[in-house]
Amino acid sequence: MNMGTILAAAVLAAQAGWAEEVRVYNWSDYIDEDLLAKFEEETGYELIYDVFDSNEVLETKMLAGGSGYDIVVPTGTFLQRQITAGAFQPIDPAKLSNFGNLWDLVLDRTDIYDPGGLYSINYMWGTTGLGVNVARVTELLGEDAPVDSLELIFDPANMEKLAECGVHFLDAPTELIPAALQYIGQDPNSKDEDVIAMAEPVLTAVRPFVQKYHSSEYVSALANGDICVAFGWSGDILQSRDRAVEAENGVEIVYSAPVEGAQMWFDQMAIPVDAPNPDGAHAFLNFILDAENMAAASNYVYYANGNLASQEFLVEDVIGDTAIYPDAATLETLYTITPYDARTQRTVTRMWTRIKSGT
Ligand code: N2P
Repeated sequence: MNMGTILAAAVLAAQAGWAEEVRVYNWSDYIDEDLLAKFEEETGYELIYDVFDSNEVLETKMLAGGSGYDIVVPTGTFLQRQITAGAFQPIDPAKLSNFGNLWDLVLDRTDIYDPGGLYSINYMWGTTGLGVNVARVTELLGEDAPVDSLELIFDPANMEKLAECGVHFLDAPTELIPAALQYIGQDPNSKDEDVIAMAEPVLTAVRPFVQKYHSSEYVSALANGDICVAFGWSGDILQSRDRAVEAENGVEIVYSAPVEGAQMWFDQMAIPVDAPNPDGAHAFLNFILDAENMAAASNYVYYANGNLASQEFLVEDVIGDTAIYPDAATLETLYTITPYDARTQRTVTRMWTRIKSGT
């Protein structure tokens, strides 16, 4: 768009009484909603903010095109495949005065998904692990319950007992398959179909005891005491811990990255190639890149971010918690994964359908 077009659009919008829209598609439970209003006030854009809880759902929209979104937030592995498919447009750092706030440590780690960071900016990152209602679980499994081990959810003897108080698993094959492989001592990032196949019996053996495969309901279910264990995302489980504290319902939730090792993932903001409002997209990116805004978001959702300048504004509960900002020892136990090729992905998708349906 040249200046004339932008002005013409602005004049039309003003005459009609509408603000220009920016459409953002982000994960659920992933922002302090006060920031959404603040963005509108500061920029004059109208923000349409929709949420999802599945990379597969987002990927279907990205590969089909015409999503209508200006910003989307795929996880690194999925981003990489979507970049290859031509789903995104390059980000223009010249339009981002806050670009210098980015953290080189995170840039180094996301470089494998988006070499040179041409198409994406880290929003947040975290780990996948165990959300546990310790009182309920020790009641059923005893004081020695392996609350920080994958044994809790992959040993059928444990799961049979836990079925009584309720267990949710993420509905995400790229989370559960690597975890099952890690549990049996295989490479969680294996692309060898024979190795990947070894995850199926592990997951099928506990399938009868999984109340639900769902990637966002566990946040309230854990907090309410409706379930006692979730295999889910770090910050979501920490949010559920806080919701229980706020409700004063006596439920105490603890998050652990499994001692065997946890997956560490990076969620990346990107602009679809056919975004209706790329300037608005850059305005949103720059708003999030502001150190205080980014800190407000992390302080609210308990996820670490890729913004070094935000760290001085993080509360101790966030920057000081090694479940969120891992120390060197914890970091060593975390693994990352890379995408499956299209053929392996189809095999994995079929396998996941079989596991969930119990057939
Ligand atoms: C936010 C979950 C984001 C983690 N609720 C998935 N990468």
